[in-house]
Amino acid sequence: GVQALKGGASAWIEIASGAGQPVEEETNTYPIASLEKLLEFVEQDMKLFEATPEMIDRVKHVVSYNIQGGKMNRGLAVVESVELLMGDQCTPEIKEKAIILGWCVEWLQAFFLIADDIMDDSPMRRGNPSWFKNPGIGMIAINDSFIMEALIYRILKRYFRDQPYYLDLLELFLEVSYQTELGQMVDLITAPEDSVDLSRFSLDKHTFIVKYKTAFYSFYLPVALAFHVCGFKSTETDPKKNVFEIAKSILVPMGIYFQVQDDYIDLYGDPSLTGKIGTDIKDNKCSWLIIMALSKASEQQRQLLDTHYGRKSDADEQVVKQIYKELDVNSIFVNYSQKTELELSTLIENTKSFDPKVSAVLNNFFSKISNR
Ligand code: DMA
Ligand code: MG
Ligand code: MG
Ligand code: MG
Repeated sequence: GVQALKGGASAWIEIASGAGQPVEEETNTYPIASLEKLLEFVEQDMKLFEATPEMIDRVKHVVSYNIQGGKMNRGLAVVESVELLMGDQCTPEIKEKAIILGWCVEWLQAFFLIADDIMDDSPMRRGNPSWFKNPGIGMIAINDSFIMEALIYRILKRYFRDQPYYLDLLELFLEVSYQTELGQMVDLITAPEDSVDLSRFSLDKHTFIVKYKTAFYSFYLPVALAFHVCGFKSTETDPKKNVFEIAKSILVPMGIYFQVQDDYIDLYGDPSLTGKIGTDIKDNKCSWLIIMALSKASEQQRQLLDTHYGRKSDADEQVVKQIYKELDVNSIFVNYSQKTELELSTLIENTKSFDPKVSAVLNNFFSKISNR
């Protein structure tokens, strides 16, 4: 079946299974091949591996629980980018390919989030209990996350094996996964549970962490996938002419900005909107907020931060929050945000002379995260 998407993410998931009719909608509408088609493939594919109904049901449950309820910015970016790049030239077959790759990005995101919530001990995700917090799930969630990852490569093999860019797709997914895991590693080893040492934190360290754990898979990956679907070649050796490198040079800073927003939202976001409860202070994380606080703290405030940051109690967290308030970390964020939005807009504007369509792709992605 084909499904219409009216801007919002949830519609992407609501599946008119078997209807098979493209639904006409007003502008900003995307016919989306249903997730059910991919789940149907997964089921058939699992049977080749002697899967029992119990195993198949389990996997379907893992997928639907963990892939739904997000904004789908990453997956949608693949589809929208292909549309912007190809315009009238976009065939239903190409669009179908973009949709499947969009789902693969969401699949990768689910893989990382299941593991991230275990490692961060986060209670909530997208308004529901984090997967591992569900009764009877617990540490089995680790293997569930591996399964999510493995399914990406099953889907790629099924739908892209005969494409000239198949190897590019594999290398891309593998490379951004590696980058994300490197970022997660530094995120986690910089935040040991049992020893708080704020002198370990620095803006450079923070930039490394967020660049690697977030920017490549969330921003570069969707656009690079769209480029491959559109037949762009990544072999150009001059980085000033290589569209992948040009896009990366803007999407990585965009991803860094996005993760600074995420650090801000961790503390100041409304859980009823973000669907998650922040854990960064209690988790001793090298968050952008603590970096800013440390840069302005008096000796006395620094001592209080040393004593209360990265401790498990609400009272400790409250002391840290109070110091952030005294230091007006909020305004530092607002200033940073305005400045960064301007810088990113300028960078994007400058790509117009290279290729206005590429510029439109970058603008489209930027509009999803601007002032969120
Ligand atoms: C998330 O960083 C990074 C990955 C790779 C999932 P995070 O722990 O700050 O994310 P969240 O705030 O969503 O838990
Ligand atoms: Mg987390
Ligand atoms: Mg994390
Ligand atoms: Mg976070």
